[in-house]
Amino acid sequence: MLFDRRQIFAALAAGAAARMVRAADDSVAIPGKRPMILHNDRPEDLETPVRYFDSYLTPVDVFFVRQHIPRPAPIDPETYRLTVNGMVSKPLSLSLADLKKLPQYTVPAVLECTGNGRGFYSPKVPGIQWGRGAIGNAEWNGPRISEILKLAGASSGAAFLETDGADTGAIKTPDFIRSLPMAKALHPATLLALNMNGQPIPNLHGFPARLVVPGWDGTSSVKWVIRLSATAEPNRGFFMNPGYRYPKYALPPGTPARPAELEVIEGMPVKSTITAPEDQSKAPLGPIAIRGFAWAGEQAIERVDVSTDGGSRWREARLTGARLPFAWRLWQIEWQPTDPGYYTILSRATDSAGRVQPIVAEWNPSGYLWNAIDRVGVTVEKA
Ligand SMILES: Nc1nc2c(c(=O)[nH]1)N[C@H]1C(S)=C(S)[C@@H](COP(=O)(O)O)O[C@H]1N2
Ligand SMILES: [Mo]
Repeated sequence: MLFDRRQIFAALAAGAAARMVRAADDSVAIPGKRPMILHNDRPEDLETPVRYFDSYLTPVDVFFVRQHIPRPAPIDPETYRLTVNGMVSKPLSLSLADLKKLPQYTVPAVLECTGNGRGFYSPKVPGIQWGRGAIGNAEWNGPRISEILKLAGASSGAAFLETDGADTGAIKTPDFIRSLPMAKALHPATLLALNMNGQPIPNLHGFPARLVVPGWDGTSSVKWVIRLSATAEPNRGFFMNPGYRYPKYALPPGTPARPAELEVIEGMPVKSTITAPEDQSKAPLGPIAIRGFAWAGEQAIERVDVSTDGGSRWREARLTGARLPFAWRLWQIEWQPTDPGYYTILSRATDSAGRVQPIVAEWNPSGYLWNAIDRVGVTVEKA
């Protein structure tokens, strides 16, 4: 029997789809983590199942993991050195003990992958098909980047901070280097974090030191930092260009970007996520608590509205926690459905700059910055 090329491709695609389904179940144990949604195992790309998002701080053992290239060999805290160089008057080589001697600051902040929610885009775009869980909110603690740069005597002419992670890259994906405009690097909330939720940063998250750039995309928060350089020009490597760029002008869905019109992603949009009830779950007729979290990059969350009828009527949810930039706020609203049936629940956040979540997220070829109104379906059954 002869196969034509189309049949062979269809069979291969079906096989790939079957492997994807198996790989995306959430029963895979990675040391130090509870069962997570596994997108890749080498290097590890782990998504947090929504059921774990029930607290203000995301526990380290369920915090998502994103790595482009294999992790570096575990770094020995005794021999670790941070190089500070470039446009500085005193180049430095700092030990972990040196970094711990600097004043330590704590900043609660969301870390969100630029591709969080990519799996919701239609038409589909290549890349990890993240759902809601490429995000977490943690308390980061360590010295300020501004104080490290001051120690090194960074020149006021330096416009960028270049940061190198200890992962060195493979053939196709080169060394992980990012650069940050100096104004953001010098912001008092930008840290070289040594601790996450009160414990030393685990290896998967960048031990012993990672950049934390509150309110910006997760890619900016370089893990396993071994070098900080003050520079005049931004780095032009793979992870700055073409990686992590967004169209300056919105494109018709499904069309390619014009490389000259792609810009580096900086701040993050306003968003909310419904954590309960779970999507496509069942609930007995009776009072139901709808819960979730909302966040807005460098802005604070001002309000969250919830609809239980597909967006016809909205009610304001109750926010808890402080009205802060960078961190998320939890929200909740009680709901008493009168009839059994299938309900579409929506959540829509508004931030302190007046930004409101859109009904339709702006399609882009890399599937970044998904921020449409969140949506879950629940079947309410006669008790
Ligand atoms: N050195 C290094 N830092 C990195 C990355 C990486 O691959 N290597 N991935 C970045 C991306 S894309 C994201 S979203 C965050 C994820 O951080 P986490 O794994 O601690 O959740 O780390 C960023 N920092
Ligand atoms: Mo990311």
